[in-house]
Amino acid sequence: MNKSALQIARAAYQPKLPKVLKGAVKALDGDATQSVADQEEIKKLFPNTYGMPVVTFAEAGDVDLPAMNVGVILSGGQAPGGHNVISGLFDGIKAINKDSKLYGFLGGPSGLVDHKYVELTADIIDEYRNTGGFDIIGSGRTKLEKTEQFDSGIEICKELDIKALVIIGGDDSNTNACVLAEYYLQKQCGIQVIGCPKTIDGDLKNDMIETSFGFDTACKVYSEMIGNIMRDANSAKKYWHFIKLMGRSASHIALECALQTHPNVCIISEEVEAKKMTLAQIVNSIADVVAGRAAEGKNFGVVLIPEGLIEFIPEMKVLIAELNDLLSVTSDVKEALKGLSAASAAVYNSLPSSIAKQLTLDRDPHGNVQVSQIETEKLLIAMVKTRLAAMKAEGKYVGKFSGLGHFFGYEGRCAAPSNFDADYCYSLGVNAAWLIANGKTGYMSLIRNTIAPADQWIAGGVPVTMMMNMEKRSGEMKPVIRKALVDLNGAPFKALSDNRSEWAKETCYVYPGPIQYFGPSEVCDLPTKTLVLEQRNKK
Ligand code: FBP
Repeated sequence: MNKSALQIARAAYQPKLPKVLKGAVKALDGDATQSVADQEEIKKLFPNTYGMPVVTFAEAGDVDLPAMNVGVILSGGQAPGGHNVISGLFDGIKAINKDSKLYGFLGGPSGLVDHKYVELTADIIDEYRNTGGFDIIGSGRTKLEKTEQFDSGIEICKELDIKALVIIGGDDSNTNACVLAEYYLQKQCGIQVIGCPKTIDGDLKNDMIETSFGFDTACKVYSEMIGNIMRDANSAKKYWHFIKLMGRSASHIALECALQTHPNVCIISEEVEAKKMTLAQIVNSIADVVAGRAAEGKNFGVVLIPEGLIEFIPEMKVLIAELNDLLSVTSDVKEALKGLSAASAAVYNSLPSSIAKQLTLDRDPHGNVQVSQIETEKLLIAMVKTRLAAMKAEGKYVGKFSGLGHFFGYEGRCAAPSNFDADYCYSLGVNAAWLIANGKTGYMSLIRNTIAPADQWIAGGVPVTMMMNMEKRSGEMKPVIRKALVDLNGAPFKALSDNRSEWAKETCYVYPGPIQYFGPSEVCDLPTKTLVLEQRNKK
């Protein structure tokens, strides 16, 4: 493999671990738990894994444990740090017993079903330590939901003498990990299942999980790029940059990048929904900021747009929900469109044809509209331009508007993990090994107290059922881990709302620069502003 100078230096980085995970640990069980909502339904669906306690690890002294073979699966979109979860898991099971083996299932959950795997040896693992990407074994979005798939998993686990599976994924994949754990307990086949919280979107978090891995690095990469664009905007003084940021439904990435860079406008989808803002109102609010700056001779600026915005605009939300249901029973778009209500049909027909078409593209395997493929930034540029022309005609706008659209998403998903993600992910992996050794199943690997230095992090596990509620998916009510959207009463949103009128008017840009891997801790080990604001407020 050809390597850059940074890759070579970075390979030698030894991720920091919580003190407790530096040796053997034993599980201390807390009180019985219940799901965040819909307790009766979830209990009925998960009779074996419901109500289990939260687990905290404590030092165990010397222990003599048998070898254990483990299978690992990467599921869903890439997120920086996945390779470190795997290297932590590898080092963890080898520390437990040097004869343990790690198998990687190839191409995501389908590798388990189709029996495609590789044994991950020390040579392979060493090539991938502290690197971005999921290319060590590949990822995929196959949904594990059918008993035939689960049974096929049992076959290969028996063949390879696999004691446990570790599924590294987002809310949907971890939900499926729990369904699998429940099924394997019912079948008494002795295969444990552990999840790890992955997603750049930052929406897999709750009272227990402080952050999903990858969010830190992805936001830092996007913030660097936004800062560079801001400096260009402030130098050239002739463009308005509309930057759409990945993150699916949640606006955590847009919010974090706003806190890091201070844009002139940052739209938060959750606020749009709470205030029931129409598309026209969003456009008008941006146009007002453009006009306000133009009045002071500033015909430039930066607008951040969360990827999922379109789903939160009330009229669009109804339209998308109707399309989701209609397209779950037919793939014939023309046929599906006939089923729209009169109001949704009118909204659909009012959209530029390219955007309308993007709304009907294939859903992902979980039934979600693929928001990354909808060009909201272009839609907003076009509509703001039209609005400004009308304002000009009324004498309310004097200036020039030249909009440029960008979409940042894939640029950050495979970046080399920041120190935070490198340490957090490696810890999640080692921790998963100890959950397995302690006989746990249906748990997610849990590392807490993450704004403190790594040696003070708290390690343990949280039962997946504790994070579940019932939601409509592909037209049916299903148990799923509750997604965390931006909390409009939370400290990160408050930090934006307290400052945004100044950021709109003045030019307060901050230029974060590239992620630093070597150097002073106050530059290299900083967690996200979101994490600090949220956790500091909890204390
Ligand atoms: P996960 O939810 O699987 O972590 O994926 C995150 C994400 O990057 C979203 O931000 C984005 O909408 C989606 O994946 C894009 O999916 P794809 O990889 O299929 O293009």
